[in-house]
Amino acid sequence: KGDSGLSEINLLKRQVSTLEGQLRALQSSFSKYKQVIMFPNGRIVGEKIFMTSGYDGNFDSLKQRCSQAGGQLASPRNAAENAAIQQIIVLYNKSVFLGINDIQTEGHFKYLNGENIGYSNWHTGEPNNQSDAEDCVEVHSSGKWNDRSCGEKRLIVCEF
Ligand code: 289
Ligand code: CA
Repeated sequence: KGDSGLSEINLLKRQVSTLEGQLRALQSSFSKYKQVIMFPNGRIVGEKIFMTSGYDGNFDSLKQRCSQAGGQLASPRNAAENAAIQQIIVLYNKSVFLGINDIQTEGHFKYLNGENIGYSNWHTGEPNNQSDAEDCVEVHSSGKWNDRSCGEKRLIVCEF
C-alpha cells in the first residue's frame, strides 16, 4: 500500500510537470498570436482590446457593426483607453465616434448601457449641441472630444 501510494504521487508529479510545460508553450504562443492580431489596427489596455476594421459609417451603423462582431463601440473609461483610441485615429488620420451619446436627454451623456459617463475629454467649449443637432461624440487626432451629429460618417473603433 505504502509503495503504490508513492508511485501514484510520482505519476502525478510527472503529469503536473507535463501540464506545466504545455501551459508555458500555450502562454508563449498566445502572446505571439495577440501581437500578430493587434498589428496594426488594435490596441490592448488592461483587459480591453480596441480594434478598427477601417470601416466608416454613421453612429447607428458603427454601433450595429461592433455589436454584430461581439463587441461594442469604443467607450473609453479613462485617459489610457482614450489614448489607445487616439493612436488608431492618428494611424488612420480619421476621427471616430464613441459609444457615448445624449440622445435620450440633452446634455446627459451616457454609455450605450445607459450609465452616465464617468470620464470625458471634451475640447474647450464642447459639448455645445451646435444647431441643436449634436448628440454623438467624435474624437479628433488630439484625443479631444466634440459633440457632433450622429448622421456624420466616422471611422469604426470597437472594444472587446
Ligand atoms: O456643424 C458643426 C460642427 O462642424 C462643429 O463646428 C465647430 O467645430 C464647433 O462649433 C463644433 O462644436 C461643431 O460640432
Ligand atoms: Ca459640437
